[in-house]
Amino acid sequence: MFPSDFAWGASTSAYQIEGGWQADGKGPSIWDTFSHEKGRVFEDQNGDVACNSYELWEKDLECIRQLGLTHYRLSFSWARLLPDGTTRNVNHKGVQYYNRVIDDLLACHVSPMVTLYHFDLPQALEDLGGWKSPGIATHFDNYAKFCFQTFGDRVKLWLTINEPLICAKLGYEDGIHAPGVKEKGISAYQVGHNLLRAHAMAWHSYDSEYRATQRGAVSLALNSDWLEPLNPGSNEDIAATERDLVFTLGWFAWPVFVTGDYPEMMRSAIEHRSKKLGYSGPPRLPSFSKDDPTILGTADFFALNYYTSRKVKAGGDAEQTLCMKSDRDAEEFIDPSWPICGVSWLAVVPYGLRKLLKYIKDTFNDPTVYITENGFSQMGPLQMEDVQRCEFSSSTILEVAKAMQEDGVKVRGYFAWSLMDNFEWADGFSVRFGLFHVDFSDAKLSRTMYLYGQEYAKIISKHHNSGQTH
Ligand code: GBH
Repeated sequence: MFPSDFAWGASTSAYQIEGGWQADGKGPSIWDTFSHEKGRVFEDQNGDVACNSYELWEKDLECIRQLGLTHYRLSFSWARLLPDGTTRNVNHKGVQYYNRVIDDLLACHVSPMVTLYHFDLPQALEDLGGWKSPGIATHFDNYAKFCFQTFGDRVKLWLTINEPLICAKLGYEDGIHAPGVKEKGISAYQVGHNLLRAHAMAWHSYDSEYRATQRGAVSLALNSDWLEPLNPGSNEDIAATERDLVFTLGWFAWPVFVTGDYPEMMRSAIEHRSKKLGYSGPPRLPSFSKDDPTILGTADFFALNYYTSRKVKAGGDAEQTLCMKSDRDAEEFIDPSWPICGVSWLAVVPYGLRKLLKYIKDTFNDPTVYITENGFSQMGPLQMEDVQRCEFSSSTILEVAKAMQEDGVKVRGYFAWSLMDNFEWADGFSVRFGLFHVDFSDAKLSRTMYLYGQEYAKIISKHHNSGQTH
């Protein structure tokens, strides 16, 4: 069903697992600041220790080996490598840590996929204006070049930014992620713009300075739900669904894969709302200028994070204030027949992944695709024999196979979120996405495989020919 060189992975991110928030010269990040504020995170929990992967990396490696993964996706903590965010000051202990992780993975024939930025901006750069300031793109580019230079001899799969949509929307529109800003209808567009500029600069740096010698591939991870009209017979609902897709996946995928600029539908919808609400400031959706890096073509593959699906109908334009929801004029619903897995937003819709993959193939020029995250959670009482998550993951993986075989989508890998239970952002440790359970009440933070992990390991060993090199 899957080719023997298919990438079977699991994903994590630095702030969610590492702990060691002040260890060996690491600088603070916006998530350190945010989680230390009262009322931001479930029960005021934080990632100060998390899974303590900074000290317990060998334990993680054991988990990776037990699963039989061919790939492991991790992120670098920018402030662990560059405490003030700039290359003026390199933390060699941080370099040593990631060198060790990478070398250990390779020694076990596991290929690392590295995300440079997964929500944790160095606080020192936030203090200079963070993602709202255009200069951030140059800082990111310098950091990226530092990483290519230092680790690119061994890391061949790079993701610049994880989920620009979530960075922008949850960080600057809803304010439920760091830095906790709620400047509705304004800042998220500006931040999204700088995230894209930063990504593109880093891709161009790789392309011109490192590709020839290092021969790796660089992309950015885009998350998207599958969306379909609430009433498939309603033209209004069909149009709302199209708008919603354009405002979420299209916002970033269109510039990178199709035109080099934002979807026209998005720009006109925003302008229309600005007029209607009498907004007279500078255009809320910025334009790329001739001084900006070319955005088109800055991805060597399509990296998709998929979790769930929604039904969509028109709605939101009754809002009398500026906000992204009123711009996109679409409302999302969970179909009551879809099972919820753990956290309330996670309606499980395996066929949604197949449809989304087909949509990506048709819309974004048939790219090669890595599914860089997909997962299922539990909440409340611990369940080690979690048969439901097993079923959900195997039926989702089956849909991936169908997308490849029947729709001809060039899927090259699947990464489960997550290797182990970890700090689930605003939900703290209350939501568990792991293939391994982590006992946060035990000082040793012991890792134990869930049934879900065992099932995933079986799927991998069934499809992966261990005689092949990865
Ligand atoms: C991923 O985002 C993240 O990359 C990863 O770090 C995280 O641990 C994982 O999801 C699991 O959540 O209903 O307002 O609370 C996936 C995109 C964005 C989907 C936030 C859920 C919930 C918004 N996620 N969204 S809300």
